[in-house]
Amino acid sequence: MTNKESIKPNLPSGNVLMIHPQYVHYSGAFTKDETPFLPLGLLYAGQILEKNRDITIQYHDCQLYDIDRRNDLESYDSIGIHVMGAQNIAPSHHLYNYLVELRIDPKRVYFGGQGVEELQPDEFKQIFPNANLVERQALVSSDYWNISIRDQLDKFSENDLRTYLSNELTLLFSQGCKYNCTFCGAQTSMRETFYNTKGNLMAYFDIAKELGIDSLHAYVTSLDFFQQVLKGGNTRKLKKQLEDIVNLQKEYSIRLRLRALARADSYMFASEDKSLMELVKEAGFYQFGFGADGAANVNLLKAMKKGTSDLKSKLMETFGYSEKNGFTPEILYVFGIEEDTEGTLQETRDLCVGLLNNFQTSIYRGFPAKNFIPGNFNWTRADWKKSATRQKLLDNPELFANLGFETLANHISHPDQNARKLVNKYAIEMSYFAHQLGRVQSFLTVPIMETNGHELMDDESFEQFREIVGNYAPNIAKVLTMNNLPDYREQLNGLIPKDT
Ligand code: B12
Ligand code: SF4
Repeated sequence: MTNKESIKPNLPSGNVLMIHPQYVHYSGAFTKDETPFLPLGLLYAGQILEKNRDITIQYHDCQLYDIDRRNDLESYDSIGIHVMGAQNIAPSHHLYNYLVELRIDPKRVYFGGQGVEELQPDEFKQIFPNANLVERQALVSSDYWNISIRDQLDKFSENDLRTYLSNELTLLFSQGCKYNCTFCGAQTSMRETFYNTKGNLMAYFDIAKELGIDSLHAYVTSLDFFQQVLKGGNTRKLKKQLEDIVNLQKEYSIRLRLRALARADSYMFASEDKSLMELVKEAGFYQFGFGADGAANVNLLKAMKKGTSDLKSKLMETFGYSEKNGFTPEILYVFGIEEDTEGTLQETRDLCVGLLNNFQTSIYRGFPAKNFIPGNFNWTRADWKKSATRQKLLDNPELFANLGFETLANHISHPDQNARKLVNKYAIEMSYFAHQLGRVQSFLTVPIMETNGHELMDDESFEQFREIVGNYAPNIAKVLTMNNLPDYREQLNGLIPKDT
């Protein structure tokens, strides 16, 4: 066996086209994306595959180019498709159907990404018959964490690179979180491991230099940015990554603006380390998203397995430190789990409103929970496996769009109509309040419904929702009613800002 063939399992071979599907809410006719992002997971997978196998890779990004205009799809030996999150199964399924219509053998089609990696083989088979699922482990080679995507970036035109670099990039920093919150579909119960941040940042900077770009902004891949400060961690590792970022900016004279996610407890510890916080500032961080899920009520924290029982007070303290350090605190809040009641939803609203009022720079980013998504703990529960809702999803994969973080509670996420309306009541109320303050970063989209808007919310909530929508789609807002909400769903979702 040659070195190049060291990755064996069911993987793309020969001439490969890697495709990033279009944004979930641009289904139907091609729409050029105004804010496309560099599909980093796809490029990382491409780099590993090309490095370890005798294959050649090209890319097609449906955010930028109409796949319908290609007449060479049959000529590829394999086609790889990127499925970032659960909702992205919907557009990936469209793409799959399109390829099948072109009589491309699904055996030549490979799916990868965190949205599909944790589907059971029978589930995957039902959604994408005869296609291949590339499991996460299949790409893990000895050099996995040291990969640089530079060679893959070279495959894009100057124009496309300019587009990606002028939007928010993703900065490869680390992966893994030691907790395992029940609703979370990330790489949980896993120690943090660092990527080759320096090499990959240099790749971005080299291109930026060539294109005459002197500032970039990026979302950092860490799940809990300060987790190394906790017991058993190694803060030195975190500092080393930060020093590299600081030094590269000086060397290239390029300025970075960065945001990341963190737990309140790790941030509190980190705040005690002055030199660390100075490095963070110097590296260009401007915002931290603090997971506030369940904070309003201890029973919710327990049910979510958040690994803390006093999150509310920690959040208050953390938001204070964060503002003092000059970082915008973001209220990253998943609410509306099975254990929520009207009382806990009220407490959640009061907490969010309180945070927004007390911390004048804070930003609201709340999401109605999607309790069962491929990749989270709940998805593996025996009762879910037997549920009618799971069957609905598998029978009609278009419905995975309803599992988007940002989507209003719906018949898939909240089969009980009373619970659904309650969750939406508070989701809309909090979003409305944050919109009035102009401090909002999560935007509610309209799900696929079984009947009409009445199944989602009551009249009062609808009026507030219509006002929110008026900010983005004033003409639609004027004529929107509960009854015609399904007719405007696609158009409206396309106009509502994306979840980033
Ligand atoms: C950066 C990021 C974003 C950026 C994306 C920018 C970008 N450049 O990619 C933004 C902010 C836009 C974003 C948005 C969303 N995200 Co996001 N995002 C992340 C984050 C922080 C890092 C992802 C990343 O790039 N990792 C680095 C790469 C190298 O790793 P990777 O993605 O795991 O890819 C590997 C494998 O999956 C595989 N692979 C990936 N694609 C393919 C394709 C093929 C063919 C093959 C063979 C292999 C393969 O190979 C890669 C190397 O091993 C993760 C959290 C995390 N730490 O993972 C969440 C995460 C992936 N996001 C998630 C979600 C759900 C979303 C949304 C879909 C949210 C929503 N509204 O529902 C949106 C919508 C995206 C859209 N517009 O369609 C979830 C997925 C959970 C799940 N199981 O569904 C995560 C895990 C966050 C979380 N805590 O739950 N996101
Ligand atoms: S929600 Fe945050 S703390 Fe919980 S498992 Fe996910 S990344 Fe970790």
